Amino acid sequence: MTLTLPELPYQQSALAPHISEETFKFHYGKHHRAYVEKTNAKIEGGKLDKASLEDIVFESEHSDLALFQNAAQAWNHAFYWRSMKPNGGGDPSGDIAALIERSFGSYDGFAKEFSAVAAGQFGSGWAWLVKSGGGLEIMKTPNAETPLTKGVTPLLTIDVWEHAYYLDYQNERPRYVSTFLDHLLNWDFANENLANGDR
Ligand code: MN3
Repeated sequence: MTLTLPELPYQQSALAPHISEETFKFHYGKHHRAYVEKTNAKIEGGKLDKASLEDIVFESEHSDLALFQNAAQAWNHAFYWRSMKPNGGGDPSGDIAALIERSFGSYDGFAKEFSAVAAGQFGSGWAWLVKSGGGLEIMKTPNAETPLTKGVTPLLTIDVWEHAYYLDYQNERPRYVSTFLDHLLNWDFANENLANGDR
């Protein structure tokens, strides 16, 4: 029993021109695949051999840094692909719309804070929208760190490692983040995670 690279929820060309097929070929086809393969290599024959990816992330966090980094990156990337969709972005819809307004004042308040946090993660890492208690929060995590193990419910993420945007945006991370907000962000996925987190 090994972990598999999850299928993308759209074609590799579906987010172009915002994220090119070329970026997917490397980011999904090579980086994400490598995290899955390295996780498999590390769990083979051990006590986590048949564990779910989530369980591996939790179990390895404080005991096996190399396994944690690869497993968390495998989980974070699967979550990131689903955080985007063709023709996404813009104003929130569904149940999350009221929470965005309550927690950030307005969509613009959310977008401003999300952009600042995503731009402010020094070096490699991630920015997240999470549910914490009754409200929403934006947080950043360095390297492979994930909110999954931090007692909050992840709703959306953007990968701000350079490999996520360099082919399409070179060093312009803020332009990548604003494109994510305006054209890619998948509010349906956030609503799905919100509903699951409430169960
Ligand atoms: Mn990445």
